[in-house]
Amino acid sequence: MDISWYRSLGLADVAEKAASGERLSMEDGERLFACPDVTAVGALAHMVRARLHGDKAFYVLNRHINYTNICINGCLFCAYARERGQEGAFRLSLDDIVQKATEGPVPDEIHIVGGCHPDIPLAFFEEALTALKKALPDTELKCFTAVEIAHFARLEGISTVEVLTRLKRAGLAMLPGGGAEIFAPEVRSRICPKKSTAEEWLRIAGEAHALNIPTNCTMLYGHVESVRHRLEHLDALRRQQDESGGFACFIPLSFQVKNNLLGVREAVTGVEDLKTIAVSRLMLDNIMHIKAYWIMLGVKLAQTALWFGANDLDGTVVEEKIGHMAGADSAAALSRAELEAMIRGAGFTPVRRGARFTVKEAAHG
Ligand code: V47
Ligand code: SF4
Repeated sequence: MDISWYRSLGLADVAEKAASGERLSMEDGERLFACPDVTAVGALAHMVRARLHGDKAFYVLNRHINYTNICINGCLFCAYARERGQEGAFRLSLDDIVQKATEGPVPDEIHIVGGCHPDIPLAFFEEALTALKKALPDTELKCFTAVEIAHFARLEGISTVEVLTRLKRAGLAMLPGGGAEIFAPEVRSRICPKKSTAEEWLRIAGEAHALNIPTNCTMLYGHVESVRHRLEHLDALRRQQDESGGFACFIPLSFQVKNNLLGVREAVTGVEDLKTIAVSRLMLDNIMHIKAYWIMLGVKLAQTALWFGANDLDGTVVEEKIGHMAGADSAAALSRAELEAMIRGAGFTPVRRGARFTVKEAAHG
């Protein structure tokens, strides 16, 4: 590390903390965001990333399935959701779900999320997981955000712990990280006033961890939030992780700006994306993996992000609606060969992983 570079930027103390593994404060995070030289912030994040993962970059053979876009929450940033009966509204049957899951090569992970539908019973999801596990016994089922878990509990009149326990019994391996958005109440009330609160989201993550269900976590940035809100969000995740330890991966989600009711029309720059990823890597000293989600970033920026603190690209995906309905112009799917070439082309060694980041195939040169 070239400390004179950081001295010239007024960041020598932050750089030394990062080098020694000392926890960064929120003020450190603010100074990193304010640094005009994104490469300096990226180099610090890369140092931490290399310490944790060397030159490995992870990917997963997965398949996304959205079971419905009918949702009672009406988040103002969401281009995906519809009301029941509205044009474009859909809901998959159990057979549709199993058919989608089994139509291609056997995936290592199935990622299932949907809107908060007014009346799909929990028994439907238990049946779906049981059927998927029967059809694909070696595939890990990563399903339902904490927001959906809260919704199922409310519909059934049972606790969220009971919902998690029943779904785990049916085959659930892990929860995806969605629904976290930005935790600050003044932002939440503007962008998703009907959604679970931050406290509820974090509580459910902790409950899942206690039941030995790991979860991912996310942050939706680039809309009406400030840098301070992002840092408070990262700090809340870091504190939750100190307590319950089950976050496998953090995914910063760059806001795709088409078709939203927030009035946001301009996406953040690639530089801002890279800085957000780098600061996330530096702040989240207790979360092992940082994902550069190629669907939202595009392939080229996701490759670049591997040099700015990220160590995972997500996967084959196959079919994606949430980002694409909001204008994401990435492809809908990548093949295994494309993902591996993407990682090698960026200068890293590809590692195929499962949903819970167990290595499926060791890195080879
Ligand atoms: O919670 C919605 C976000 C999330 C937009 O855990 C948007 O491995 C950008 O969480 N622009 C769902 N983002 C997706 C998600 C996810 C995706 C991939 C992998 C994993 C994982 C989790 O998508 C929502 C919301 O934060 N979102 N609309 C948009 N216009
Ligand atoms: Fe519904 Fe999720 Fe869209 Fe919010 S982000 S409206 S909860 S589908």
